[in-house]
Amino acid sequence: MFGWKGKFLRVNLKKGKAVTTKLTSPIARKFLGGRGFAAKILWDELQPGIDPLSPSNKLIFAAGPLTGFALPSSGKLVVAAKSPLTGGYGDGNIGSHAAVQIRKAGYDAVILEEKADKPTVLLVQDEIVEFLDAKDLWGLSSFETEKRLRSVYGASAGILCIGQGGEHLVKFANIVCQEGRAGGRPGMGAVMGSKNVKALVFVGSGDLSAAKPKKMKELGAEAYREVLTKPNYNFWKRQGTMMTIEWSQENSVLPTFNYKEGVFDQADAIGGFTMEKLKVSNRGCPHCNMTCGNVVMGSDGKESELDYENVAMLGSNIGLGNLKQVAALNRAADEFGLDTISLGNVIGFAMEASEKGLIKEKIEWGEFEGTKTLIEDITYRSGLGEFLAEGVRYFAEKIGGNSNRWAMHVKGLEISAYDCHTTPAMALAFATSSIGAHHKDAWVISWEVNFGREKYVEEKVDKVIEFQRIRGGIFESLTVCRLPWIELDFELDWYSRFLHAATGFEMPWSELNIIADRIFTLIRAFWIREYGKNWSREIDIPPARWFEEPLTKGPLKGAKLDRTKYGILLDRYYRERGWDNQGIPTKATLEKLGLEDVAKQLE
Ligand code: PTT
Ligand code: SF4
Repeated sequence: MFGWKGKFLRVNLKKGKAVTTKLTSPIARKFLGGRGFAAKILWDELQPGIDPLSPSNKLIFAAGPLTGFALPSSGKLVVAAKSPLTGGYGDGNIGSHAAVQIRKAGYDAVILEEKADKPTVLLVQDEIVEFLDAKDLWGLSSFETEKRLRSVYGASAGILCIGQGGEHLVKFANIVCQEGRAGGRPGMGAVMGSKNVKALVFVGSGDLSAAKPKKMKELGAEAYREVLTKPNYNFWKRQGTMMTIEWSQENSVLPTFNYKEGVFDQADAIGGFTMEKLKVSNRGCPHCNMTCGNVVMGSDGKESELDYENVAMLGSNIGLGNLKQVAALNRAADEFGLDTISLGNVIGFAMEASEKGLIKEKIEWGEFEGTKTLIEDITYRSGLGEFLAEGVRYFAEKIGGNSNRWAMHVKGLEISAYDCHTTPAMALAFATSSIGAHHKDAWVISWEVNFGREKYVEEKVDKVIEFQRIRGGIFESLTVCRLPWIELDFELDWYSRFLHAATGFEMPWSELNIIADRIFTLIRAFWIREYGKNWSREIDIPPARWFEEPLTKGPLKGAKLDRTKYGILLDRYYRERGWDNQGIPTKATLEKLGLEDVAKQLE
């Protein structure tokens, strides 16, 4: 087998034992890697209805057939499990040396099963697996944990860890590495904490073998050169994802005051050009020559790596217009290992609840010190933090007062940083995303703004599905960074050429699209199996706020979504996907995608 390593490492944390299992060629071709492998394993191996924070859940770290090769931005890894935040399929994507080292150690995926008896560091050095006592690390921040481990295992070791948020099972705790890479929004850090695993360390000494090694080397080198010639390259290196603040403000989609508005009076103060003045360095994921991590110095005197989502959610969404302070909050989130998107979302919700008198605690829009304290309270589950740590869906149910109408989530996952009062296709993308309201699968918003945001037409459904295939399906399974394609127009054709050189298989985009649909549909089946009788099409509808409360500011003042027209878009989406009018894949669709066993179970 070329491209893939052909092996999974299965670690039983309770027994302190690890075994390898074989990845067969038909499964590799059917599910590709990363998210595809994770979805297949979770569907096949999890008992429906398990508690995601119990030992029965499995935590999967999965690479793909291109991960770790010398080609642009290939140092990415998918981390997946049943989500404690949503109760459905959950995953995230991390740029990390761990992605490269897992493959060098000889594996396509590592699966953690059961629960360790005590705090543990899992050390994988090629075929040797050790379970180290982590009592001295438990209670430390993600940064300090990594620093200590790195001093032992070296600069290129792959290290993934949780902060105190994961230890305290905050439902949106994520997994952190390299002081500012973080992934696993739907509580993957909490699942790791529930298994008593503080960190994973991977050290590999093997090589990746390609079917056509010479071709692979030439293609990789050519591709790196190509990236450097792209017109947007220099600006990307200056601002990275931070350029999106200006764009979102200009187009009235910058989430502001818990998604009440799409413009923020102080947007310039938290935008890409302000960031450039504070920037002290640039860093990024392994194998990347367009690194986009913007490091600035925060008001706490500590470094913080800024991305658009972090700044919009901990800035405009909570009414904070001071970038140094936003950076300090972002740094705290990284150290504690909390997802910044969900964090900014629950804090915005708490501020609104406080303003409306639905909670007794006082926390005002834009308040910095109060927010810092609240982040600590969430991490340690103290006071109001105890409830916010459960996520916005839970908290809205708890406080009532119709607050579920402005609890900004889909399927329990807090919405990423795009206000959709005026963008029905982006609302549909959030509502039908495979992990809840994440932009990763189908960021159609910039296309939609150019195309005509007010329209509710078939082209929008087609675009959502096209992006769900490319982004959510192929990039998450290859598993490499999608940003060369999105931000620099690095052509998609490169990836089928890489795949051919790596695996020896000719896999045109027509075949890749079928694989993407298979993975997407399998994930949908997972949700339906978990939600059972509670499943309905209502779950694919975004929050009431976007339909009921028009924008009150900016050039699009007065705009809101139309519920009837959204319903028609959703029907059309279901039809194109081959799902019934409740969003459940039909038997014929499942069989067409080679998911006959899934069809039987869903019936
Ligand atoms: C991703 C989500 C994002 S998406 C951001 S910023 W973005 C937030 N980053 C966080 C952070 O930082 N610290 C923290 N404590 N929580 C954070 N939560 C948020 O997580 C990230 C980049 C970015 S920056 C994006 S868009 C792209 N995402 C990719 C993806 O999903 N798949 C893929 N194949 N390639 C991608 N490339 C880009 O990677 P989740 P990273 Mg991430 C500080 O985690 O769960 O997937 O959610 O991984 O290594 O930090 O790179 O404007
Ligand atoms: Fe990582 Fe950014 Fe490079 Fe993508 S473009 S691999 S997110 S540094």
